[in-house]
Amino acid sequence: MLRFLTAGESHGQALVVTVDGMPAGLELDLDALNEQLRRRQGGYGRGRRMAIEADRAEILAGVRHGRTTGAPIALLVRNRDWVNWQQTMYVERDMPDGASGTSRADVTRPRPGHADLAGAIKYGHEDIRDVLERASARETAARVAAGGLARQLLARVGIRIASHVSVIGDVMLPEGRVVSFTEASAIPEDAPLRCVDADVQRRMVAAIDRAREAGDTLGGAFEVIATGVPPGLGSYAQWDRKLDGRLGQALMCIHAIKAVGIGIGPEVALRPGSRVHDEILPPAGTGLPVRPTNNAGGLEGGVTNGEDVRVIGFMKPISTLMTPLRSVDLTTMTPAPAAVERSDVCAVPAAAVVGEAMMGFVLADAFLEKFGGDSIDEIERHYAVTAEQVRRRFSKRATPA
Ligand code: EPS
Repeated sequence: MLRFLTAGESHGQALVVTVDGMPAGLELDLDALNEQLRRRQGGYGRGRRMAIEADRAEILAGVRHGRTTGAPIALLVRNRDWVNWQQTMYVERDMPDGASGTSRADVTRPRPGHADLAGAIKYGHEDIRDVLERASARETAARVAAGGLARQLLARVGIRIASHVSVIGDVMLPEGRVVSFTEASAIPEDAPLRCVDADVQRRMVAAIDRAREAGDTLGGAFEVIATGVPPGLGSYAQWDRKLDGRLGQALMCIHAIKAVGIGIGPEVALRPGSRVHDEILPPAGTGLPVRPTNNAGGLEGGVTNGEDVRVIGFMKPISTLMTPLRSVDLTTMTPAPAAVERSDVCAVPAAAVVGEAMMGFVLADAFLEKFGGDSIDEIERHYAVTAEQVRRRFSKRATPA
């Protein structure tokens, strides 16, 4: 079982993540992992914080001479902004001598949509900072570090992941536009919003500008696509083994995600069966049957079917508004505008990169479940044997009469 746990506050010293269950013998490319962290920081609409941070992971445990040992892997991502927050975020009972930054007033006016109010009620906090520091999407840097490890495992067995942004506010790709894995993976890293259509992207940028001017924020949608995924990951046999359910949770638990779709997602409710289900055709040569469409997003019965796995995440607008919504000051219980913290106007492209990481983690877990072993060599052997068995089984039947 592959799992991770994170810790860390947005303006604390660092984020940490422990990844447990990685096999031994996997050669790690730290630069490639840091490239994922860099990608998460990008995107038009982010706030000033991203100019301060330059996220890099440091490996503290579980790797020796560039290879995983099979032990838990500990990673650390420092918060450069910490120097500006020491007087507000110190760990000790009393402020340590020489603490830098400024001492900020308590946050007492919860932002609608944020964890502020629910968190303050649940944990009994008077200063909402104790809620928002951990509820912050800054935590997703640790997830991308964990997902970066998972995708290096997946790359060894030929599975690759890409994403693209399909919706920002009311600007979206034309209806029915299917974006291939090749297209999504060819999006230039300096594309402002990771959208495959230059004209739509221009309109998305303009929509973000308008929202910023109005002191407002925008959400949107992104799609994550995995290619090279073998059939048979996940299971229909038990609810918690269904891979669509596991992917749903993995994306739904990303900050601000309010809905997740598999394949064409909510569209399935509107179309007749004849326009939803992907027909099954004989192979052109040898191999598995082929599918002319992939509305199912590579998942049938909670099991991968060999097609690209496609998952859509729907993100609500960021809940910190510069023109604040109505709220209540919890110290007096009187009406007051919601607290305003420095924040982003739109973070959908960042969420797409987090979506890649989360999908990578779940696919790596499902892959290990089916082809598992303690070392990468053992896993590759198991995978090769099964792939050969499947190939032989179907190639025999494809022989023309
Ligand atoms: C966030 C608020 C902003 C974002 C932050 C998430 O931070 P700050 O208040 O420091 O400007 O930039 O995201 C990140 C720091 C990040 O690394 O993604 C929030 O309230 O969730």
